[in-house]
Amino acid sequence: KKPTLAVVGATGAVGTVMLDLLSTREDVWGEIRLIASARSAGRKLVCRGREIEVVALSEEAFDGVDVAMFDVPDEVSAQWAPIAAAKGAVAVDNSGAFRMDPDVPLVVPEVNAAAARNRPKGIIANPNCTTLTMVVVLGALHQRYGLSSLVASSYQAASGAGQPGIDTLRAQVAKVAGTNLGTHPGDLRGVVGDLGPFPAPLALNVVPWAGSLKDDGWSSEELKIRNESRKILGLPNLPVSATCVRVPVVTTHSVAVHATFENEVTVAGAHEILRAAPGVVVLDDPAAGEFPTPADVVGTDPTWVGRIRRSMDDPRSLELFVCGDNLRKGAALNTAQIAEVVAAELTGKI
Ligand code: 2RA
Repeated sequence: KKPTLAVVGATGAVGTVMLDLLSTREDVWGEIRLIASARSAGRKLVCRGREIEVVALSEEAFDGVDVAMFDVPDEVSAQWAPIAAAKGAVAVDNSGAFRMDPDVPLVVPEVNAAAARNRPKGIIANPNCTTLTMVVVLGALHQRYGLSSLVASSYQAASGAGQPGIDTLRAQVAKVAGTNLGTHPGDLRGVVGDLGPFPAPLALNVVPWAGSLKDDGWSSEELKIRNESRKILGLPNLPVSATCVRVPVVTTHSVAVHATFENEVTVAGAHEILRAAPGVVVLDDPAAGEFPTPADVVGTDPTWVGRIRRSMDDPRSLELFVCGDNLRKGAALNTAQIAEVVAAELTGKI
């Protein structure tokens, strides 16, 4: 019998992409149950060509569920993922609630699929979208060259801050289009209106901030890159420095990566490794103007990588530019892939 899947948070930004993915990926699921807050209960959404009525989040909603995906805020996952697990479901959680819990595996199927089997709490965590933008590429390079340190600078899209992020960027862009703004200090402030979830105007600007303030001036987003990369790659002492920046892009995060390895690297070797890596597309021909950009990558599944160079000052270091759709591989797709790994396990296929 095909396993029963619950999608918790089916009406949110990531949930919407999830229903689209479930309609187009191999159909490994029996019943698909859509769960959301009481406010959204009764709404009908289309998945796999059929209308499904959304049910309210409750203990009973998990009756008979084999795998429950959570695309909800941290506090909702913190409360409900253990309830789903106690009712016998494997919870695949896309919030930050469990990512660094030592009893919860943090899984990227292309890098550490086997970790999904060891889940003492019945919960598997999905990484943050910025980590996911680069970690498939890093995992492949690490296997061959041995990663020894990492410097990452992100260029994060507005949709990382959810629907309010998208709405704020669109409203601001409408206000600045066709003006002379952006030519004097501070002239955008006051004109763009509501800053929404961002601490400064995002239209015609870049904002060196994502997430919340942590110790010593680091942002939560920067700490996630460090802690999650270490856990996924199994390198608990990996030196990692990150700077996270929000850019006026609707969807698709980019990261400029400076990665240092134990062994000498070559550009040809990196190309060969990354061309063979599942889930990665190499687009790296600057002479032809070919490199990944968010505008070309949005809506696609792979991690795209280009601008691959060997550091001029260190034969063990590579510079790369990666782009990935933060709502697909960065969220819904990786969650779906983890759930499919569990489905294969539950049906004895792996
Ligand atoms: C962001 N990574 O882009 C966050 C969302 N989880 O804001």
